[in-house]
Amino acid sequence: MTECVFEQTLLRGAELLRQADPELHDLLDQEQIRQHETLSLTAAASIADPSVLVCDASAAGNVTTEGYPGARYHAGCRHVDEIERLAVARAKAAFGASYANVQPHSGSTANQIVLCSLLRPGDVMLGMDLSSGGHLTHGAAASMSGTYFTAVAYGVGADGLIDYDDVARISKEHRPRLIFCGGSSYPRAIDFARFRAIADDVGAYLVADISHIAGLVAAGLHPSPVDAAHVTTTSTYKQLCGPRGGLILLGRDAGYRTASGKTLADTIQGAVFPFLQGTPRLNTIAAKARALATVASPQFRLLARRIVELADRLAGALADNGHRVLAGGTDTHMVLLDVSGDGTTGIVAQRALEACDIIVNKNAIPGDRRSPRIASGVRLGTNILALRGMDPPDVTDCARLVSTVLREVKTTGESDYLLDEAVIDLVRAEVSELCRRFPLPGYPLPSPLASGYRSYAG
Ligand code: DSN
Repeated sequence: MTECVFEQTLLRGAELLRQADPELHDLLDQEQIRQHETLSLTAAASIADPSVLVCDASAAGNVTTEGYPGARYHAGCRHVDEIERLAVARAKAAFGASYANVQPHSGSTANQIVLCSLLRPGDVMLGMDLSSGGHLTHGAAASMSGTYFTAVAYGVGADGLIDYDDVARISKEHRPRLIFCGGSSYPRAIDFARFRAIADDVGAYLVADISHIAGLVAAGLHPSPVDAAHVTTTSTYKQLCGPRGGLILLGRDAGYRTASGKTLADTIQGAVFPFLQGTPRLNTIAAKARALATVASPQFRLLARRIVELADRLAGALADNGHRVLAGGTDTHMVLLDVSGDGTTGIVAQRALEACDIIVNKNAIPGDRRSPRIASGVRLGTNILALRGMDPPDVTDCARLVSTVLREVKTTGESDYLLDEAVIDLVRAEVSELCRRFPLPGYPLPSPLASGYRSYAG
């Protein structure tokens, strides 16, 4: 039995849960088994290392406080202060930032904090249209960003790529006070320097949301916006293999004076607390610190390289199988498919694939006439395939299985379909074998980030 109080508590907690609440214990167990036994090509997810999960489950979450290390509004913070300082230092190191705030509860919250600190209600903001790949918080009508501010949108050209001249034209016409770049379903590299020039031309703040590509940025496989944008935001659970949460980062503009006379760093610090958030989740901040340590490791760089290689192979294999891959392919972890050419809808593709234990998500595509609940596309990603240790030929197999389902599904309504049981059985058997050959990190093997993986060796 371990001597460590922290470890004893977590082990005892798991045992107590099993005895006292078998229903919940069983659901949690089933969820972890589901993750292991299904092939997740979810672009917006990764798998947190068990060492991250235990931080999130730790007693640091019992600490109620407000404020920042050394300047809290409650007593009893000496250890959580050190934990938060560690997370800040690791965030700055991972991204080469001069300022990091690790308290945002999510990437969306981070964006809302930035918007509310730099804009006044009604101010004009410019962001990428949702169906072109933007995010709800970048000015979509359904979100606070498009309701409290006057949101203007840019899209993508017929080639699926950002037309920077068009962004500059829209920006000059509407003169936004803030421009968002980055998004949720844009598979190509983003030219942050070009965006900064467009923002500077009209005196706008540039905010880069790198939630989807944060791992590639940290690994140096995508240009970093940290010095190009005034502010960079990210969630920590997508490509950083961390807990549910967000980060706000500043680079060379940390000392930039806003209209109020305060620096950007002071503005963001006060906007997170006390302006928009209350108590920080210190357990989650500990988990961010752990994930950010792994992000700085050589293994993570190899993982990131593998993520991009696998996505390139996935896009190529799906195109070879006759599917319409948008934006002509990918520079990231993400592949966008227009499934209308397969005679189906995004929601049918998602459901039929899930019936075969393949997890993707429906996604609007540029110019989509369908509602986001139906959508004409699906978004796929390779974060989890790389974490499983797959090689490019294994991803060709994954693409073949996706193609089999898309070819065999009979779409009988916008969200209804028929799929032969024999096809389901066949695909599920192959998925099961792939999942057995490539177990998730921590289930039951140690994480590749901790131990190195055979596939990363070369
Ligand atoms: N931002 C959403 C997505 O990309 O799916 C959730 O993380």
